[in-house]
Amino acid sequence: MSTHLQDHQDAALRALEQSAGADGLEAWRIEWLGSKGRLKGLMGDIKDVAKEDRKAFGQALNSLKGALEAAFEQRKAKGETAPSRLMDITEPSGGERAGRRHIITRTIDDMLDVFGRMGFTPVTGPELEDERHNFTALNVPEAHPAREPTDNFYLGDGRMLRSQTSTVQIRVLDHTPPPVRIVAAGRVYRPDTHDATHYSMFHQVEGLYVDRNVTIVDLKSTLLAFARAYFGSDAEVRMRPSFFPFTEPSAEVDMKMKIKGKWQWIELGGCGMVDPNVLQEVGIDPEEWTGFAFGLGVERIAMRRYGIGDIRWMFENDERFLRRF
Ligand code: FA5
Repeated sequence: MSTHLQDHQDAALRALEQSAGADGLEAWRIEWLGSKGRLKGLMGDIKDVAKEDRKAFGQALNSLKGALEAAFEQRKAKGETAPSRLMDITEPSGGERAGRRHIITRTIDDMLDVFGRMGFTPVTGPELEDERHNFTALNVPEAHPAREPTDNFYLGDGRMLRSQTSTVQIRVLDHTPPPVRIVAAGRVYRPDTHDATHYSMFHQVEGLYVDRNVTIVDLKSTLLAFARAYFGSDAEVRMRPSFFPFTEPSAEVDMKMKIKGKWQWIELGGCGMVDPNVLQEVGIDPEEWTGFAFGLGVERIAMRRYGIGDIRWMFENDERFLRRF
């Protein structure tokens, strides 16, 4: 293309880039591609071109036309309301909005803070696990229904996404001689159908205390102290008999709290005394040491504390929801 036509193309594309809104785009089209537009004018110039150069000039004009039409279509496809690159610097700004922690992060931080004040050291464990840490060392038999492929995310190579933070009990006890007092927060994964209270990825806070003479009274008073520190001094805790392969006895933890002015019992997690088989598996003598463990659902706790009606809202990243907190 001659430099002369190239200059026209550059000018046209610059003008297109700066055109604002649907009106600006249409004005550009009329100016450059319209029946009386600049491209038509350039086509008229062909009569002034030497005979032997006319063919090349015609081809160059065609390629200019093609380039301008393609740029126009592309810009139109982006939406006529696409903001112009030109901005009005005299417009008042919307003000700066500071970022903040997600409500789940905040809940975990607050929970770790309360347990930290009770002497629990925060630790972490991997989300990608093996069956020993997720099941076997936790005394879950080979044929236990909790191991079903329909209830877990197996990778097919012996690894899996952990289904509970109880894996961290084994990670710690494998390498740390008692006394041990840890708390572990993190994501867990289960192929549960999403509804108002279930999600396939959620968070748990796991607690573990192994020492001499630890009893179920220590477990209950720890959970009660947590409930009162986190939900308020009139919160109450109740333990309902249940079953987990890694604790004996086992219980579901309910907390009594005021919701919309009414007292209600809400299930928050599981707990129990560490099963002697688990201690033996990690080389700790169950005759000398005893312990308790608990696992609490973070989303359920956040929902209760902040009056969130649906767990899914916490994962949708809708700014209107996030800004509520
Ligand atoms: C457990 O995961 C045990 N590991 C807890 C435990 C730890 C027991 C230590 C004994 C000793 P469970 O499957 O009940 O237990 O889950 C614990 C909590 O996680 C539930 O009470 C609930 O608050 C939360 N939870 C379970 N499934 C979901 C889900 N799909 N979505 C959101 N929260 C869930």
